[in-house]
Amino acid sequence: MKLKPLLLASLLLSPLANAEHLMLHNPYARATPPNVATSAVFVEIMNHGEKDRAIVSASTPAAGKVELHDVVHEGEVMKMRQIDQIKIPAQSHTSLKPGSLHIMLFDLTKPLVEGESIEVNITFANGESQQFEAPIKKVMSGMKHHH
Ligand SMILES: [Cu+2]
Repeated sequence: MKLKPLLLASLLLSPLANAEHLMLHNPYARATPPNVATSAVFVEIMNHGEKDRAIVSASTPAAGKVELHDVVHEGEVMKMRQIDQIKIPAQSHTSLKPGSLHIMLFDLTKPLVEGESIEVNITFANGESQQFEAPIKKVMSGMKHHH
């Protein structure tokens, strides 16, 4: 095993440096029409660390229930399904985006209005958590929401 400068730096600075290996880019939440109580949060996560990471849960004050979802194709139909974790491999990135991985929000406390934002907290398999603000944006619905 080669000792890379990055790894040495992380050993010296740990554990505080661990969280900084994950960078969140372009988070946003899907704006909802009135009477729709579900939405989704999308974000791109870059893992600059040497270890694989995984999101195991998420929460937000804006929703009563939050699940991690993927989208699978069953014939012509795209269906969402709950998954246990969203992996972010070491030295790689994972994109949560419409029609793919997303953080699913159920039982919204109020409609998500474009221009506002919500606080989202994600927890990783190693017990760390990270909070971020997701601006609410209108997102073209590329799929039907089947549950
Ligand atoms: Cu979903």
